[in-house]
Amino acid sequence: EQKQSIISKFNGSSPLPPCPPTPPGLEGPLRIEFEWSRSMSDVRNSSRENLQEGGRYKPLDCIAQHKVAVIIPYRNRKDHLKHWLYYLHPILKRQQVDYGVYVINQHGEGTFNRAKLLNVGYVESLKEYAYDCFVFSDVDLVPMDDRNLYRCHGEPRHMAVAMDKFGFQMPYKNYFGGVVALSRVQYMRINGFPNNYWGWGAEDDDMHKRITLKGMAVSRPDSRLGMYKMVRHLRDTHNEVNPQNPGQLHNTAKTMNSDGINSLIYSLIKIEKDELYTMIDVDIHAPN
Ligand code: UDH
Repeated sequence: EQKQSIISKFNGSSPLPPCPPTPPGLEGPLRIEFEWSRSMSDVRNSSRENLQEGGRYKPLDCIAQHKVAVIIPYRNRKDHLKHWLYYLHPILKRQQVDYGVYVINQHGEGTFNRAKLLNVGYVESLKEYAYDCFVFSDVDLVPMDDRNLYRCHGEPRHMAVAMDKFGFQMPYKNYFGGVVALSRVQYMRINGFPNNYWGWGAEDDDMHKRITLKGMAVSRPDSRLGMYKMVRHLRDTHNEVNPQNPGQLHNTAKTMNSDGINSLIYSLIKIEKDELYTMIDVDIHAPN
């Protein structure tokens, strides 16, 4: 801030004020259509304004109060990423966040591991910038209301509370899937996410258990603000339901202090700076 005011004095302009708690330019309910004819160049044209390389943005007329890394677990979902970028960049700009978009690509054909990719995103985004908040979002989920703010709260936040595919309701009471936001402090308190949930299922329930085991509660928007539209798709290959996963939930209390961000091992393959996102290609040492 001091630096900012020195720069401003130098320029002869007044320093930027902090952004207001409620962003002034929000639209409320949004019309979301996953047009099949939308091309990546349409998306670039409509989204690149004021972005810095790697999908980074800062509000132009105020100092953002939230430094947010948006982290997306990813493999082979180009079409979904296109729709996500098309809708989310304008929304995040309206929400006046200082943000970066990190797409964490699981290298190779091994069994998918969503939670481990999210841990990689946490570590790699922090190497670039002092983010204080992390929004972990599936690539196929777009919010239907921009008042659902992509920022952190006093408690870990579950954001995707009303998805179209679940009839705009929570599928079960303690659901913590789809899109969640944790501050750096909240994330470190739970030792990040588990690394040992390979294939589909239960890693989100493990995250929820970690939070409650550490005495935190989950905060949520109401079901109108928390509406999400999912891009319809078939089940992916190499991410089959893993019947072993739910059983691991009995051990979360015992394993969470030794399995998480403090035990994360991976090999970085490549970092690609697109104008709309930073793609982190990573080998997470999948079992097959
Ligand atoms: N993901 C990928 N690639 C994959 C698998 C998963 O990018 O091959 C990412 C992606 O961000 C996805 C998230 O991980 O949104 C979660 O994947 P998921 O398969 O657990 O969840 P999703 O909601 O699908 O995408 C649920 C199964 C859909 C079956 C539909 C049958 N009608």
